[in-house]
Amino acid sequence: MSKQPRQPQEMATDSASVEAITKACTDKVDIVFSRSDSQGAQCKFGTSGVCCRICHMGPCRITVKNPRGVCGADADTIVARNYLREVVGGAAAHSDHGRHLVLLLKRAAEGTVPGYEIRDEKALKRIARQYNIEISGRDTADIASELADVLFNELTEQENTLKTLKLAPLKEQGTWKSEHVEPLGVDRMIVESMHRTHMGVDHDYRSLLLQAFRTSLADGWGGSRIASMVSDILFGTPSPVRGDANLGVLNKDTVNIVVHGHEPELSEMLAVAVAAPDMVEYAQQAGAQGITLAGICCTANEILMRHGIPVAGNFLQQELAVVTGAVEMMIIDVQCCMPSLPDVARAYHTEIIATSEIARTVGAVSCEFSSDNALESARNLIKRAVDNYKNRDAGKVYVPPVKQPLVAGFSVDAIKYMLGGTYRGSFRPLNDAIIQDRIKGVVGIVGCNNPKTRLDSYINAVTRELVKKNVLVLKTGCAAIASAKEGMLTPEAALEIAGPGLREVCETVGIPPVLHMGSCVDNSRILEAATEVVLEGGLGDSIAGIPAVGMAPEWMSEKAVSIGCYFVASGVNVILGHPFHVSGSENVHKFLHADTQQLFGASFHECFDPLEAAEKALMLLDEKRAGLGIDKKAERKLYDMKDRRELVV
Ligand code: BF8
Ligand code: SF4
Repeated sequence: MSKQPRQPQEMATDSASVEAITKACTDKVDIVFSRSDSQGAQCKFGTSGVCCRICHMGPCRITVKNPRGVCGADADTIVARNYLREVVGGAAAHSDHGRHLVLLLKRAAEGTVPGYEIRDEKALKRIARQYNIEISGRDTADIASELADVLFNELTEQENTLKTLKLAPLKEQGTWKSEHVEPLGVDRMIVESMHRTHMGVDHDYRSLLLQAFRTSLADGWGGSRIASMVSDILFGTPSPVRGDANLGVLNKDTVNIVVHGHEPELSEMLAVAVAAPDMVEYAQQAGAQGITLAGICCTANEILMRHGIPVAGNFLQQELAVVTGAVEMMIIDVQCCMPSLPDVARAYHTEIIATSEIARTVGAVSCEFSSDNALESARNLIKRAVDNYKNRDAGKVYVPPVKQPLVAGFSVDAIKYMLGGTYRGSFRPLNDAIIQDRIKGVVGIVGCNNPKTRLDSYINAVTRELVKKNVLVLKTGCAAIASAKEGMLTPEAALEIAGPGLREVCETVGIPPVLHMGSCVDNSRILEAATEVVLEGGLGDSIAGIPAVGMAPEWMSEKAVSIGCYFVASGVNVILGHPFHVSGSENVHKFLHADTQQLFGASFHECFDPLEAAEKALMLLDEKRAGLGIDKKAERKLYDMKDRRELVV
C-alpha cells in the first residue's frame, strides 16, 4: 500500500529544492522523494531489527509466536548482531577512505604521484610528533613516508591497541581500557565483528554491543581521524573561507561539473585543473561563458573547506542537481551516491562518470581515476564535460536562482587561531565563556538527510533553537550544508538570532555561532575540539564531563551509526532524530539508551521533534554543567558609562 504522495513543499524546506522537485514531476523523472512515498509502509521486522538472514536455515523473524529463530537466536541476539553489522559498514566506509589517503601520502612521499605533494608541512610535523616520529634534521618526504607506515599499521594493527587513542584525554583512555573496548586496528575489528556475528558465534547482546562501540572507536579515533589528518597534510588544513550553497550555484551560462562522493583525491585535482586558462578557453570555444565546478555531499565539504568551491547541495539534492538540466557531468566516487543517478540523467544530457574501481554504477560511464596521472585525468574529464555542453537541451534547463553565502573551514587549528591568534592560539576564551555561562555548551549537529523527514527541516529548526539558547553549534556533513543553505553559516545572519552570551563571544573573537568543520570523516575533528577543551583546563578532565552533546537529526547511513557510537563511547550524549532499528529488543534498546551511561558517561537519546531535541540537549548540557559545578551563573557585570560615573572610588 502506497503512502499518500507528498507535495514538493512537504518534501523540502528550501525553495530551490521545492522548485527542482516540481520540475522533476513535470519532467516525469522518478526521484528519491517519490520512491520513498511509493515504498509504502516499511517492513516492521526490518524496522524493529528482528529479521535475521545471517544463515540459510533462515531468514528468520521474531514474533510473539516465534520468539526464536531456527538456530535458537532470540530477539536480543538478532537485533544486536544486526546493529553491530551496521557499525561495521560505517566504520569500513570511513576507514577505507582513510586507507586510500594514507596510500596517497606514501606515494606522494616517494614522489610517484605527480601533482600531489605535502601542502601542509606544519601539519605533517605536528602529527608526526604525536606519533613520536623524529622530525629534526629530516626532510619532509622522509617524515611523510615514515608517518604513512605508522598509519598503515594503525589500520591493520593485530595485537596492540591503537596509538591514535593516545590523542584522547587520559580519562577516556582509562575508560576504554577498563570497559575492554580499546580497539586494535580497524581492519582487525571489522573482521572480528563479522566473525562474531556469523551464525553460531557471539550470542550475548551485551558482548555484541560492546564490540560495536569498540569497532566504532577504531573508526573515530582511528580510520576517520587518520583520514582527516592525512587530508590536511596533503591538501592543507582548512581555514575560514567564503563560499555559496544551493542549486543556484550552478550557472546556466557555463559548463557545469558536479563532484559527488567522499574521497578528495580527484576533486582536489579538478579544483586545480578547472581554473587553468586553457580549460576556460576551451569552454568558451564551446559557446559557454566558462566552467563551474560545484560539489554535492561530503566531496563538496572537502573542496569547499580548502578552495571555496561552491556547494550545489546535500544528500537529497544529488538528483535535483541533474534535474536542473544544466549539468554536463556528475563525477561520483564512493558513498552516498544513489544508483538512480544514471536513470535521472537519461532524461537530460548529463553524463554520470564513476571514477572509483570499487564503486561501479550500472548506466554510469566508468572512467577509472588514477593518481599516477591525476592532473591529466582531471583535465580529460573537464574536456569531456565541455564537449557535452553542445548536447544540452535549452528547453529543459532551469536552475532555481537560490543560493546563500557561507563561511566554512573551521578546523581545530583554525578555531584555535580565531580564539587566540597566531602566538596565543588556544581554547581558553571558549572554556572561559562556558564556565561563565555565556556559552551554555557545545552541540555537534551531524549526519545526513532522509526522505522520511522534510529535507533540512529538523536540522535547521534545532540549530536555530540552540543558537538562540547560547549554544555553540559545530557542524559536519550534510547537516552543515543544510545550515549553509539556510544562511546560518554567515556570521552576520546567525548572530542576529544568537542568544546574548553566545553573540558577545562570537563578536569578540570573530567566529560565527555555527561552525562548519567539514565532511563526515571530520567528525573526528569534533572529538579533537572536545579534547582541546579538556586539555585547556577548567572543565574537568574528561570529554564525558564537558557540556557537549552530539545530534544526528536526519541521519540515514551506517556511517552515522558508527559516528554515533564513537561519540557515545567518547563520553558525548547523542540525540537521534529518528530511531535505530532496535525496538525489537528491549534489552538492546536499554543498553544503547541508558546502560552506556554507566560505562561511558553518555548514551543515545531519541527525540522526534526538533524543539524537544533542543530542550533535551539543553538539559543534557545542564547536567554536565552541574557535574562540573558551573551551573550557578557567575556574577559578571559589564559596566557602561552610567555605571562608571556612579562608581565610588
Ligand atoms: O558522509 S552526512 S548523507 S554525504 S553519510 Fe552521506 Fe550522510 Fe551526507 Fe557524507 Ni555523511
Ligand atoms: Fe535464523 Fe539463526 Fe540463521 Fe539467523 S542465524 S537466519 S536466526 S537460523
